[in-house]
Amino acid sequence: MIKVLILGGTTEAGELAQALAKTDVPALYSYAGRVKTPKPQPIPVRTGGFGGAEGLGEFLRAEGFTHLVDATHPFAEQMSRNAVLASDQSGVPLLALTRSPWQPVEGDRWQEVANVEAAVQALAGPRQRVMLAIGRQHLEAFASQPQHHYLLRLVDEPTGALPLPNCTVTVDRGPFTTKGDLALLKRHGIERVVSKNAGGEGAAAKLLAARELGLPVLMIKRPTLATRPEVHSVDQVLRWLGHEVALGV
Ligand code: 3Y8
Ligand code: NAP
Repeated sequence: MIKVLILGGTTEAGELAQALAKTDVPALYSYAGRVKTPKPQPIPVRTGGFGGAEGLGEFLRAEGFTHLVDATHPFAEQMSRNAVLASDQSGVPLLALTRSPWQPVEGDRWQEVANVEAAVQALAGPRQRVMLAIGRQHLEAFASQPQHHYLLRLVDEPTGALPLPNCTVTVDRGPFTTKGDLALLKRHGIERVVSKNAGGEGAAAKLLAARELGLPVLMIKRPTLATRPEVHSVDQVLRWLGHEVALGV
């Protein structure tokens, strides 16, 4: 009997959990524990790190998982690297469920940068009103460009002091809407948006809103992840599972 571990935290991971909840395939949804109240899932959930690749490999073996689906975010670099290592070590097959990167279209004013550090450097220059829509984990890097007024969008109320002297916080979790992000950008007089190239629908609203307002976007390219089999749809994951089930693996 197969048993699936989903490394979650994205819209697609939630869609896979919904699909598996309709089958008799035992599955467990894993959150890192990054936010206070993660979204409930229709299958059992576990929260917290595994203790590196070794910990994950051990967890897969000890709990008798037969399949590992990495449905984490394209920027969850370390988790995806650990999933490849743990799969190799444990022999449990791995499949990544991910989404294609966004591509700029007519009317987009993107400046693509390699990573967060390059985005910080690109912000050198006179004071602007900048929306940082990249979450909480990399905010301190922007302290070296304190001249700007930053609009920060965070999932949870910040606990400690923020590393930016001149900022406004909006606490909200996606998926976001174009209407909502248009209103947000206008309300705060935003002149520039900083975004990760997450792909998918959940975070695209700010790009559509920026396009409509003709605002420049600093687009942070995805990290190059370890090589692994990748699919872009829940159906392809179900086929991967069904196929192996059909073979009675
Ligand atoms: C904890 C679990 C679902 C999943 C929803 C997606 C869409 C909405 C858009 C912006 C961009 C950002 C951020 C974002 C989005 C979805 C998805 C996505 C971006 C939750 C969630 C967890 C996290 C972790 C959180 C990070 C942060 C990143 C905010 C749940 C809500 C900026 C990424 O405070 C922190 O420490 C937050 C950390 C990692 C990036 C960062 O570096 O700060 N996501 N986000 C997961 C865990 O514990 O394992 O409650 O659902 C999930 C979602 N966030 O099922 O509907 O699929 O991408 N998440 C980015 O894309 O740039 C916000 O503001 O415009
Ligand atoms: P990361 O930097 O790649 O991972 C750091 C460590 O966090 C991992 O080594 C692992 O700890 C733990 N971890 C990460 N994801 C986990 C999961 N789903 N289940 C159990 N442990 C997990 O990860 P991240 O970028 O902080 O992302 C954390 C979570 O937020 C993931 O679920 C991801 O899908 C979600 N998310 C991230 C982003 C983003 O921009 N990075 C955006 C949206 C959603 P151990 O080494 O101890 O096992």
